[in-house]
Amino acid sequence: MSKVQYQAAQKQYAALGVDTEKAIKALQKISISMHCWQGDDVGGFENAGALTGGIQTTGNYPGKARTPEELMADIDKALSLIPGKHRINLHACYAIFEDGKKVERNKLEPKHFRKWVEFAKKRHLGIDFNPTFFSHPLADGLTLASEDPRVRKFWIEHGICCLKIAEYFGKELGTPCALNFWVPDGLKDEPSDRFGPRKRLKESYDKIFKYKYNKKLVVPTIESKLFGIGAESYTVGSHEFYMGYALKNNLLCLLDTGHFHLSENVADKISSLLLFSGKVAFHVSRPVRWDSDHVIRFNDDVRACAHEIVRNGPENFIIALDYFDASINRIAAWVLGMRNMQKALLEALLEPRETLKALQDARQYTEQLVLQEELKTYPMTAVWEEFCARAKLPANECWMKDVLEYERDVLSKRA
Ligand code: RNT
Ligand code: ZN
Repeated sequence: MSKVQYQAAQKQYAALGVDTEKAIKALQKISISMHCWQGDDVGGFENAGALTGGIQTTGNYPGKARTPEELMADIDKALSLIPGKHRINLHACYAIFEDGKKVERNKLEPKHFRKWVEFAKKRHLGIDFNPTFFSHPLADGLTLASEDPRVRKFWIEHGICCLKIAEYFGKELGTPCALNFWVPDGLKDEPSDRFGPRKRLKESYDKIFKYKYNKKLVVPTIESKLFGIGAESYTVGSHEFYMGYALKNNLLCLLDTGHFHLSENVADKISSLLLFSGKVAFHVSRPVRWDSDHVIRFNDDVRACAHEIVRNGPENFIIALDYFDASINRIAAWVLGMRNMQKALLEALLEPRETLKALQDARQYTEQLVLQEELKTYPMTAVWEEFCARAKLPANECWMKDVLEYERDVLSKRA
């Protein structure tokens, strides 16, 4: 494709009142938080053993990162193929113990993330963060909602450590750190007491957020879920739990697109939440039959969310990705998902929003339907190509050549 095709597309969109230059500039400004855990199947650096918490990676594609150096190199490779400036999303279990002395999760300190800060500073990246309430001997089904006060105490302390580490990231990098809380707490079979664990979860969070974190540096978000493996019947932190907690305590809800019934429309939830809390956070994921965490595709679900994000002002959203496919090249998984999210946002940015809204309000539903459908085959690819060209990157599958070279030269050498 060429400049000529971009100019033709520009004209076609202009006829609808859409400015492609504005769309490109707007897309350049949207940062997506790329999750480090796709690089090593949610392993982390504690050598803790199995992944727990009712989540699972499947597959054993060769070449996963085994050390901080390898993970950082892989992140670099991925980011080099993604247009735009983004952020990285870390988990507490990715702490780096530089002196070799491992500390417990309730004793983690900013210094254990010094290397990540150094990494991010050099590349002008922001860092987002997550406490890790799984893959740990004290995370046996229940953490913050545990009936055992010692277990709760341990995880409350972990939560507070993470608020402090998030403050450190925000301060060092000059951009607020989104700190997302997700706990796996749930039960395999029908509970006799649904209220008790939820009350304990609430009280535990109250204790964590009693720590007066700097609101300019940290933006806490709380993530709900429907079920997990081994916790099929009851999840303590349900959507209602977190929606209630967030609204009452001035926190942000995080919607993981894999954490709802498969027939629910997650995009539809956004506008309601926005009305009452101003901002919404996302874990964009792809549930296939269950919360499978497949790499996101450019599909209707992702496109619908992107449309809502753009219609309501991208600055009102925290967009992070959350998936972990161990059956394919992990660098490609990152690049593809990030680029798919960007494509979905671009498509939304090219929507003649005011025209469509006016048609809805005038009840011209036929015209609205026709325009919505015709728009789907407008030449968005020419605009995407231009966006990528300005970032000096290929707009098509050519980037995979680079990934395969890296696989041959680097990944395949990892035993
Ligand atoms: C699990 C949640 C959670 C995790 C990450 C690793 O179902 O989606 O966000 O995927 O924190
Ligand atoms: Zn998630």
